[in-house]
Amino acid sequence: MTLTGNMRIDGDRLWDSLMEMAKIGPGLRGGNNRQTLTDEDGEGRQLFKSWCDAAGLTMGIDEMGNMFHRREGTDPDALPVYVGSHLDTQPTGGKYDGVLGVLGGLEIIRTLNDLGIKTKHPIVVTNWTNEEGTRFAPAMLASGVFAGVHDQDWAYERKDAKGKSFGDELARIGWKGEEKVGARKMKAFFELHIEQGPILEAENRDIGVVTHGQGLWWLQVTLTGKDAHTGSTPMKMRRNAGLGMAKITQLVHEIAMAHQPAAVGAVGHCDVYPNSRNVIPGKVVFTADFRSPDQATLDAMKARFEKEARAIAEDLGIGIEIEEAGHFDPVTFDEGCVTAVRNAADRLGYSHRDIVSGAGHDACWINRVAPTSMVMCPCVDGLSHNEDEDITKEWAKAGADVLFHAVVETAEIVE
Ligand code: HGY
Ligand code: MN
Ligand code: MN
Repeated sequence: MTLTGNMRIDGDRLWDSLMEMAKIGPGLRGGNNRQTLTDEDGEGRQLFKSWCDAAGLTMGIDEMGNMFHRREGTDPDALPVYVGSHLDTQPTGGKYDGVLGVLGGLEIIRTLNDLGIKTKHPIVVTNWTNEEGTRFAPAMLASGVFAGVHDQDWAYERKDAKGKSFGDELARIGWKGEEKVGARKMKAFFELHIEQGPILEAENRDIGVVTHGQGLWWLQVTLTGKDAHTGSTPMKMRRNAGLGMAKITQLVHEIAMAHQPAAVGAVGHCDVYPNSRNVIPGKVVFTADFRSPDQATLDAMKARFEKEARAIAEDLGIGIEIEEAGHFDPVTFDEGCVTAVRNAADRLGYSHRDIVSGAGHDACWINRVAPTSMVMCPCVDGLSHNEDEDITKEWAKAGADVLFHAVVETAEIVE
């Protein structure tokens, strides 16, 4: 039996599952706040597991809480094809970032069961812990440990804003597994994700064939000045860490604008101490996020930032520390997997274009240990990491159809 264009997933069933999952960890404006290792994350994991159990899958969990749900192949020794993404969300996240990739993977299994199709290679649906990196930096933490990029003990010690550690919280929600992280070997890994950018919708394309991913630097800056009275302290006596943050935030923007069109930069996270209306901030902690698909540009932005941020701090008479809080180089995905995605879109009659991922994904790390590529679908106005994130049911279905064909073709239909 070979894959034909009429073999497609059930778009209504996928959409219903997305809406069901979206009820867990609701946001304030229709999106989600299901941050990693919270009770809501635990609830979402439980719902996903119940669906996988009902689809006849067997679950394994590793010591970083990564969830692996396996459908047997006819050759139990054949390397499995993995497919998945993440269930954790931003604090003001949307319903589809990450979730579409996990539930799109489950929909492949449900469809194979409906069609009675067997594959030579097993297929494993995956939920990677802490992709977002919003509660515990850096992003893609657990897939990074799996790929051998991060040390597991270091990952366990990552702290959230309340001083709670990743390892303690993983144990607390009861999702710390026994498997050694990274022991699993893959034939290939595929990830379906919303674009989180405006290109596919603007060009009226159904599918993004992801050939590359941008590289990223997260540079966490700590400025130390002196708390003092905002009223009675003469301007020339001030050591204003808040002013330093404002100037360095402007610097981040100027550096990114100097490298257009292939660079972005912003400060999204900032903590001001003591954060009182009539106290000059004595300390601020904030993170600069730089990205580019070009390695030289990425490195040049980092170098200029470190030089000029220090000059700003010196000029204001405040202390500065810069910590590398997250990093990955630009990614080139596997040609064979990219071709499988492109062929799938053609076979199914979906319009498509090659695209570079602006956001980071677990696939960016897994690409280091297995042939990997991604499928993207459009999102409304390119908006993501916002509760108004939105997609159409048709876009979700097209993306999952292409994912289905790419995964099943790679897993080799037997009958
Ligand atoms: O930051 C990112 O690109 C991803 O959303 N974690
Ligand atoms: Mn994501
Ligand atoms: Mn995200």
